Amino acid sequence: MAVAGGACDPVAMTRQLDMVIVGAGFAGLYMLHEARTLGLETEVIEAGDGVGGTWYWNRYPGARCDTPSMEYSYGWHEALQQEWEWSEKYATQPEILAYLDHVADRFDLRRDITFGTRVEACSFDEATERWTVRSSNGQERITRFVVMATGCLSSANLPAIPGRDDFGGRTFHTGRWPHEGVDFAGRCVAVIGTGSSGVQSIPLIAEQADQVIVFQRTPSYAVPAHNEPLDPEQVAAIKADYVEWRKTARDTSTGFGGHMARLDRSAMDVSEEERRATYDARWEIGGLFFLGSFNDLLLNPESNATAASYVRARIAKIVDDPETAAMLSPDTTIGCKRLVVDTDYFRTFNRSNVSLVDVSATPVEQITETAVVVDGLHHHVDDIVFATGFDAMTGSLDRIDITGRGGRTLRDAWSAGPTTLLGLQVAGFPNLFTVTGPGSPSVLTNMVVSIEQHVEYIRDVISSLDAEGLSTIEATEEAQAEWVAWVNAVAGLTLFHGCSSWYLGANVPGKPRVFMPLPGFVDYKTHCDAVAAEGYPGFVRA
Ligand code: N01
Repeated sequence: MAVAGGACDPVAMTRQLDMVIVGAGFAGLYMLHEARTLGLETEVIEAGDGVGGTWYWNRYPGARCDTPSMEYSYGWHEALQQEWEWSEKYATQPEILAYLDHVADRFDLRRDITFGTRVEACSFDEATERWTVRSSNGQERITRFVVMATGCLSSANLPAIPGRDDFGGRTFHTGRWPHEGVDFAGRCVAVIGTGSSGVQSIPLIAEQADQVIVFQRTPSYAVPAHNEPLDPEQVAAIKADYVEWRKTARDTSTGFGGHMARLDRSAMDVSEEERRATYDARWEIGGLFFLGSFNDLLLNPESNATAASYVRARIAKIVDDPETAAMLSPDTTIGCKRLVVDTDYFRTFNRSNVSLVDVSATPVEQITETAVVVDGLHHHVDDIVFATGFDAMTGSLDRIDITGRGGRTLRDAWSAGPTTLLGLQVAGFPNLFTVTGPGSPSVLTNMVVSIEQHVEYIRDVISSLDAEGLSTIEATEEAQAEWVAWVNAVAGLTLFHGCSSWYLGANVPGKPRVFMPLPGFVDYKTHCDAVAAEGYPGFVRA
């Protein structure tokens, strides 16, 4: 049921479309590709001046993916996955961006993408069953479907520290890094935040800058990446079997297939020596697979404590000064905040030009024209790097005025926390889809795998509507309430609730504390497949 021509209405200059996709990252690009296979007249609207989404914006020193590059790439096109050559085990931001640029060119996607334009409002007209999408360039589109491919970690979180705007030096947020790069030579740099972005950037900033002062509110568990150039023989072996490899990924709880699987036994079922040997082996391999050392590290506090104390012991060995090592050692549940994958992070604190300020008990109280102030002490700096993360999963949607049935806004519908059915649709917002939305596995998985599953699901939903001559699909309130309860129940079985993480919205003042992602990719995917096979129970199709 494609709209003829995607034409502009000559009077109102309103473009008529079948689908508007918001965002041109991994999700938006694939969605556009699949929309074309359905013959849908589609426009992608992207705030950046290029494709890439999170990989367009996060250009800070050391930005790199923590998912192995052979897995963090599209699996939906055999020739693409055969022809693309990753150079390292973990790809850098520029290499991932080059990959997405290649994808955009290879499939001629740019002709349907409007860059440098932000979607400001989407509202649903119940009479016409169409969405009106308004963007920052003043244009309006009327469309049947809206796909929010806005990313889970794209809305920068800049803490409202008093005096922040009075600072006279340069300030940067890791998620909005200047494209021309930043020269820190001869500068004294404050870095606020020690999550993945801080941990990745601090070692490289320290190599350049005169002095680095790290302001740490919560220490991070980090395991080494052991990044290295990819072995051509290993790559050839993977490529020879890439289709199977990708299939395996979709049959796991995290969407990681080809690399190390989770060992299927409890940390408590082995001797201390065996446990240590297992952690040693995983530590030497490096990466997120450390949390797969045993099958219950995120379920059993006792098991978790063994992994946590193992990492603390490693930190104590790496960091020369015992007081600094103690400050860098988390005492929380390992993995309940996203585990960080590092290169030389802890070692960086052995450098004479790096110091650590603990702001857990006494927060950064003020920023003056020249200093970051903690506990009355003025730390004079030239630059401030905010590695303070994102308003995750809901932030980018919250910034758009989205109005559904009865004039109800999404902000209002989500005022007590996000509610969705399958993480894909919200009751009262027909034909609007959220790729890797809250209530789906998303950030607990290899993101590309979750994105592909959602895009293919949305494609198939639309295809089935058209095949049956239907025009809309929408979640019911009852099914949505059941789904939200289910997500909470599943998350409640895990240890994810044990700390103030962005998974819970705890990093943004005033944000409702709701565990947003759903643990367990394969079970989720199986459920989605069953929903489709059964004719979409829980959704109203009309
Ligand atoms: O953000 P974060 P991020 N005063 O929210 C601190 C993905 N990612 O950009 O923990 C002082 O994790 C805050 O402290 P606390 C990955 O999924 C992936 O680093 O809230 N400190 C925390 O230390 C990751 O999890 C990759 O107490 C303040 C830090 O800022 C997610 O993105 C690379 C503060 C924010 O850490 C987010 O990572 C980068 C304040 N007022 C990101 N406010 C890879 O693939 C906040 N903080 C490797």
